[in-house]
Amino acid sequence: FLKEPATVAIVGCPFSGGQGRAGVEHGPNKLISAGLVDQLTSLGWEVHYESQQSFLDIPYNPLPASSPQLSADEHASATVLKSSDGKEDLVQRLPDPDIGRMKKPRLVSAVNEKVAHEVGSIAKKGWLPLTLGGDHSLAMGTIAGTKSKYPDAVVIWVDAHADINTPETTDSGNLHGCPVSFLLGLEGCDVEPFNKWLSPCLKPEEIVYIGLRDIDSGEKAILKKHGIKAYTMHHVDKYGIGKVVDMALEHVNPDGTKPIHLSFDVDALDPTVAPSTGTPVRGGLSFREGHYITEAVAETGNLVAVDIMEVNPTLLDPRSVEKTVAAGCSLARASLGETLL
Ligand code: B3U
Ligand code: MN
Ligand code: MN
Repeated sequence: FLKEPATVAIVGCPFSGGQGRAGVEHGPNKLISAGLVDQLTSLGWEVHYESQQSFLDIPYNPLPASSPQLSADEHASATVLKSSDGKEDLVQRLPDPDIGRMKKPRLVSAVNEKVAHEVGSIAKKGWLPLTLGGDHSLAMGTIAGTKSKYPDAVVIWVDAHADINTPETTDSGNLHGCPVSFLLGLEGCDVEPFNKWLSPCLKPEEIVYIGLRDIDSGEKAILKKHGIKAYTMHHVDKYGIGKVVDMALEHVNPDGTKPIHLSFDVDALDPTVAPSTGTPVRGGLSFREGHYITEAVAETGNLVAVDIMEVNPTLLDPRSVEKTVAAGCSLARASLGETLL
């Protein structure tokens, strides 16, 4: 499915606006500093990576924490418009007050619109976009981008959480808990500013979950109502990861022909394996179970896009950070075929 030599383009998304804990915006640079580019090159991939992340430079990055002119409240709800020459003194602030329950809706929407365009244009070159988060709200953009090139693509969503709240069901207001419902176009998602660029592009039968163990009651109702297949940790215990992945692939891709987008939230892994993430939940996937998923997806030969999300290298101690970053790099390598013979 990929040209020889296969090419991967790494999309670093230093973004934390979809949730409340600072630090996840440092995920991409940490994964890169750990040597990811060379690691993927050693696997035989041609690797493209723009360290400047210029596609996110234009507007909408949170203000520096030390920004003196703003009160804490203003800071929390502000977005930045940089001038075209990027000068700090020409920074212009745009307010981003809540819309209904949604926090930072304009920021999250604008960033994801950029991400969708970036991922889409990489996919259209026949390359594989590997997006490094950043928080999981970014999957709105990555999956919309994948779908722009591959309308029949299916999604394997590996996570402790279902991320399928709507602007009406979300308790937290954090948009990293909502990307799937926007992609599906569920009730309550046809709202500004998202509906200016994002139209429903995913069907309920085109996504399958693995690893869930922290699902809000509103999300349970949504999963049921739309018949969305989810393999929770209970199913991993009951059937083993091998059978779960077989069933998951059979569900979204019964004849094995569809392109696959893998969206991997590192909090799917047990916190002993990937502790430095914003919303850890105990009882998660082991190191091997997580890797097995990526290997089995790689083995299909149908993988067209990968997200590695929610690595927050500012949480906990250096050893925890190192573990989490190493796991993120290792999942990326396994997705790109490291362990295939
Ligand atoms: N379902 C909750 C919690 C959550 C979702 N995703 C993460 N946490 N990482 C929410 O906020 O929507
Ligand atoms: Mn997630
Ligand atoms: Mn999660």
